[in-house]
Amino acid sequence: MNFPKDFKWGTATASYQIEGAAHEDGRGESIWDRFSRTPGKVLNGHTGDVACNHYHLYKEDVAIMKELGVDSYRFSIAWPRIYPNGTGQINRKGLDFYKRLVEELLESGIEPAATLYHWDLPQALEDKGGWLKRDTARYFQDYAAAMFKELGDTVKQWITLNEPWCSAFLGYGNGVHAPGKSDFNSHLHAAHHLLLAHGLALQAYRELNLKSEVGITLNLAPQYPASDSAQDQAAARKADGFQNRWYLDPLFRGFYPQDMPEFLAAVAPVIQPGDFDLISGAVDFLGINYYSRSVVRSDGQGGYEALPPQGPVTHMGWEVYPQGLYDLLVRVHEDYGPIPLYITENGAAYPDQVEQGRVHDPERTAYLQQHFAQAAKLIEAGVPLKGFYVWSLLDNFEWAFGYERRFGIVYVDFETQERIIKDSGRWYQSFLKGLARG
Ligand code: IFM
Repeated sequence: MNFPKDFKWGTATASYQIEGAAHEDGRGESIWDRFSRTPGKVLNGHTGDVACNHYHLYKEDVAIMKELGVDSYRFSIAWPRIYPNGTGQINRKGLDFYKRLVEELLESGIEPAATLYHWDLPQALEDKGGWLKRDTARYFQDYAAAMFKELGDTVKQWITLNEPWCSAFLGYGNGVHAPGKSDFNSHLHAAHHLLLAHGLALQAYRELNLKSEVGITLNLAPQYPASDSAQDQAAARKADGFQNRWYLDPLFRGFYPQDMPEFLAAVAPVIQPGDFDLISGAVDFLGINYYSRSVVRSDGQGGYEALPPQGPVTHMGWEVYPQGLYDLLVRVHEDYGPIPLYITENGAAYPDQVEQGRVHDPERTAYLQQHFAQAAKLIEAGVPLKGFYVWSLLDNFEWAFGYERRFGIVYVDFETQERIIKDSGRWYQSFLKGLARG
């Protein structure tokens, strides 16, 4: 596999999934603290109270990354650590944690890549309506501007939002994620305010003339028609509109997809003049999280339904389909480029076991190997792919599945907090060692 010398290889995590220390140093409550305590919402009633205790063990975790040989670490900042109530005075102790983390990374020769919002909204803002309210986007701009000023160019890549589709649809559309609301139409209001929050943060970033890069991360999944029939093709186009184009179009074209009249009618009341100018402001890169694909067919009533997975699946039940990564990025490049692309997440959950101090996870290794090969193919085809972050560095709190799904290339014993580099992590390490690096 050939990769350019400056291609960035990394690992990724997110604050609520790994930090723990939920009640320390003035951190405020997040919607995930509240949601995970709501009976029946998270498997086994798990919470992120302790998680991987990364808040205290970050030096050990950075040392592991150094041992693996990664170039960059994508983490997220917990908004309620910085502003316990979402707005007001900065909580210096919370901010200091990220300053210490960034310093440790830089000293270890690892570039910090920070996501500002990976789903842990301060509960105080949710109490005022959360992402259903436009004000939340303004509060996000203030928080983002403060982080840009405080951490500035020490962070080499800034990502405004992680996967706004998940925040909007899973949080407000079907209620599977925090804050657990379920109303299809209003999830489109949440999506609009999230996109606006991104645009406002971008505006704040540009005013500071920073030298690092700024972008956004979307979870995109290619939608393949089950057959060549016109009905199935139309079904796939609809599914693509819902999952992909509803976010890509406003960001890169400055308007919502015009072939989705019900969605357009639902979102119309919250759109204000100038919103799309902000939302479509120029970004330095687009981050794409890719895990799997969907194959969809017409439901015979103008809608669509997804077929069961067509091949091997991970512990999440997601089909392993590396070719989808290639198809997706070629399509994004052709339809929305030219824009530098990063794979900001890719990885797989499997039910790992420790055997005599080792974790043998050949399926995860194969998954990574196959997706890296697609990345190499993309570069060969001229797609401007600039980096690849493996999800995840550590086993962690997998949202509604609690600790029951392990995505790490490093195993975490949640009782003792012992870390064990899995065979897949060792494979990644030797892969990185074998690259010709400049
Ligand atoms: O764990 C999540 C992450 O927080 C966002 N992207 C998908 C991952 C796996 O489900």
